[in-house]
Amino acid sequence: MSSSLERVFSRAASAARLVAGKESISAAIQPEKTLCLYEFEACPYCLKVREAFSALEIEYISFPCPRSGRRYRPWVREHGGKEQFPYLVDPNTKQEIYESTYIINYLFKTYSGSAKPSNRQSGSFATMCAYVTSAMYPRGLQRSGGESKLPNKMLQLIGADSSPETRIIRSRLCSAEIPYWVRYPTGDFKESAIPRLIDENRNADLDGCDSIVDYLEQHYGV
Ligand SMILES: N[C@@H](CCC(=O)N[C@@H](CS)C(=O)NCC(=O)O)C(=O)O
Repeated sequence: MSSSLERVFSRAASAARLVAGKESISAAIQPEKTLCLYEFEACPYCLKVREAFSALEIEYISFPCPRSGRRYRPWVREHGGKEQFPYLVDPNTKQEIYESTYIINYLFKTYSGSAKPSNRQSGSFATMCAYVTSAMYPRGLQRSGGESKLPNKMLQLIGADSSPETRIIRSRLCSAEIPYWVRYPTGDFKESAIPRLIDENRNADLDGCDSIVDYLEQHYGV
């Protein structure tokens, strides 16, 4: 279960985003292969990048790299040369990119057609606002104790970056270092309640923050 206090802080964090994170610029070009983002929930730079993905409605796999994380941090260090997040891997173009501003510009340039990021989405003003949000909801910073169980097939989280309930689920998955496929309530999921979790490993399809949190705890030790 999530506590009501946690929900209050998550709602305050969403409110602090104002319109950032709620903007939508449907991507003119959808990538053929799913992009991979190495990130963690409480990182303000990662937040800006997640919001750019969300604005463009580009699905991606989040590989959570909380502080003291053991699953994906070593890979980023060995592969990219340092532990710095966010780190984007695009299997379509073979690009691997550090630096939130470069990543956001790359996403827009490669996948948006003609749209450009606004100053709410990229640049120092966006970073300053993202810091405020991360300070309001600092969960998803550290790896949680204990060993979570890795699902065989990727979990699918349908949500919105700015949704307070989706943020609570993301922070749990992040601290437990469980990767997941980020999807949006568009197309096949247009009428979907959010957050919604699809787990093909157990034929489960759940919605509502508390039922998803309880399910993750029970089956994956999150
Ligand atoms: N200029 C970089 C800054 C990224 C950055 O400082 N990320 C922090 C997390 S907020 C980081 O990776 N710190 C090292 C660590 O967590 O080990 C960007 O815009 O992406």
